[in-house]
Amino acid sequence: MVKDGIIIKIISNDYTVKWENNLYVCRARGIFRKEKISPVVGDLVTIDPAQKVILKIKERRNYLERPCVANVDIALILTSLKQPDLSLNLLDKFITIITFNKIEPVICFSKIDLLNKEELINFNKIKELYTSLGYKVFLNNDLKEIKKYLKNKITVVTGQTGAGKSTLLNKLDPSLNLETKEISKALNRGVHTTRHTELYEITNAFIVDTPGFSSLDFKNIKEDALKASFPEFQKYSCYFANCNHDKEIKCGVKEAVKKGQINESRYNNYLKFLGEVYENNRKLFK
Ligand SMILES: Nc1nc2c(ncn2[C@@H]2O[C@H](COP(=O)(O)OP(=O)(O)OP(=O)(O)O)[C@@H](O)[C@H]2O)c(=O)[nH]1
Ligand SMILES: [Mg+2]
Ligand SMILES: [Zn+2]
Repeated sequence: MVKDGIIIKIISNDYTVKWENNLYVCRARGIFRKEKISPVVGDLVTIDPAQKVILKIKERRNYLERPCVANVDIALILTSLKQPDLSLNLLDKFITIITFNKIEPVICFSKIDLLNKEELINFNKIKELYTSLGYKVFLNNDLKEIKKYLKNKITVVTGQTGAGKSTLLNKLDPSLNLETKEISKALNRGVHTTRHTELYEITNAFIVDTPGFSSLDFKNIKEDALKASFPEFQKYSCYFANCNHDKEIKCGVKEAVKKGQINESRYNNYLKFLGEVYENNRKLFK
């Protein structure tokens, strides 16, 4: 008899599939290799529990490449305020890429305890900014609220190495006992503490811990998708219908930045990303 389950862990060619409360370590059928699709964590699959083999992969709602996960509802962006230092550029980049992948970005700031008074005031403004843009914002000690928000969802935890992803998951469920590393040691080693992708079940939520990654690119993201990932641009209109809010004349977005209606740091990051999109387009046409 076949069963439908979800892949929660992959280590080399061993796929761990959860069905109700059972775990099966399965192999993938050779046909997947021929069709050039590999089962990934989060995939809903049909297995033959007797043969321990994955027979079929259900159509995916969405699919992230790095980390490699399917059917994701939420990406929790662990954003460290210090060690490593806060990078709003990286945060905005995560938001754009996650939005493009039809996943809800949720921001979770960590290491607020390392801020001095002045930095705290600045941080509160940043928190207000992202909340006002419509994003859900947590601190990594809002454990109850985070658990409630992630209930019955598949969540990917993402963010720079050392941001505190594994630490947060351990706090959400101490029995996980994930490896964490002091930032200085982690950076010296130059490798991530977390090395494989795994789906954990924490009070009715599936959460994926991933190796942190520090660089991301906009592969596949074009100008329109980039613009669409900045909600604050949407209510302004420009002279050119296809305005990229860059060097164009009579640009409503640029005027809003000048008037202080759109945050400058967000707009500057947008311009940097636009540059990267142009660069990728050029490479494609070569
Ligand atoms: N002061 C402070 N330290 C924290 C906080 N959250 C995490 N840390 C520390 O930051 C270091 C890195 O945390 P990890 O949980 O290993 O980071 P990670 O994001 O899982 O890193 P990778 O697995 O390498 O991607 C550890 O020493 C944690 O104890 C926090 O809120 N405050
Ligand atoms: Mg980790
Ligand atoms: Zn414009």
